[in-house]
Amino acid sequence: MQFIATLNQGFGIADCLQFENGPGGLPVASITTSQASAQVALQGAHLLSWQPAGQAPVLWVSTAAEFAPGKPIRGGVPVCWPWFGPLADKGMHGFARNLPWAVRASRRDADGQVVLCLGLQDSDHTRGLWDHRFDLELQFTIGPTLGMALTTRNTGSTDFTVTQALHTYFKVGDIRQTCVRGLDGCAYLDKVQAMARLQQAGDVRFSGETDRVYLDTPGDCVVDDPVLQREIRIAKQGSHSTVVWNPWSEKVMADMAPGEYQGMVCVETCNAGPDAITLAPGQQHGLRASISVL
Ligand code: TA6
Repeated sequence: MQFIATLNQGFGIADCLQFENGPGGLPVASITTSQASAQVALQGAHLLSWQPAGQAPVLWVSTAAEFAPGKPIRGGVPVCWPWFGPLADKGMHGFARNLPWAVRASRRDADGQVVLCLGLQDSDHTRGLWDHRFDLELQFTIGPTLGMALTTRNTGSTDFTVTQALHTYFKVGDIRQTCVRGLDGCAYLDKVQAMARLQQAGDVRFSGETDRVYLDTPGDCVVDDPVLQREIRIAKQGSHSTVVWNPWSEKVMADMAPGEYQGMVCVETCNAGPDAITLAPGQQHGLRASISVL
């Protein structure tokens, strides 16, 4: 684990990027510029907040979220890797979101955006869970838009297959008045109906627990929020599956307060289900999302 003072000495940027102890004492990178503010927990390279200038916060985090070493955080952008969903008795959504990532680089780009790069490599611990050698890198670009680029490299001597997601939680005014556009006509696997394969008709609207893996979806999605009077566009590369999730009131979770479901929706940039990625030794894959508020 890198210490705060060392991090600031090596990667801090005067007046816009500093490292500090965040919620629960977890080390975070706090970014503030005239364009936007953001906070990234080093545990899981977990983006906790992003707020472009003049906009309400774009990401949602539960008021009951747990901030503790090794515990997943309810909200922001969890990194689900090297598996999406359950895997035997190894827990949901892989191990990357529960481990400390190293800061690898930071800079201000020519447009004044802050670029922060975090990395994770295999260890005895990870190989005990998933016996492969890898290098995982997440680059954030923080400005009027949010850029996230998750690069998986196979540094071992055998092929491996991953499923993954940038599991983004968006803040909305009222889920009942919110819709997600861009998935009309797409096939999806409905986790609420025993993974039945169905087809989306029109915009995705919400009136109960919604948990769907949309297939063959390389295009943009838009979260249309009439209450906050904004549209959030999610553009992506390297992903052909999209998950839309709202737990509604049915799914009770210790780290989500009652009723909070009304103010959030997940639109997740994935390689999930049949959209798995297999890499030979030396190969790499990039999963990218670019989020903008219109
Ligand atoms: O992305 C939707 C989903 O797979 C849901 O089924 C639910 O499990 C959600 O992820 C949250 O998972 P987590 O392990 O973070 O509680």
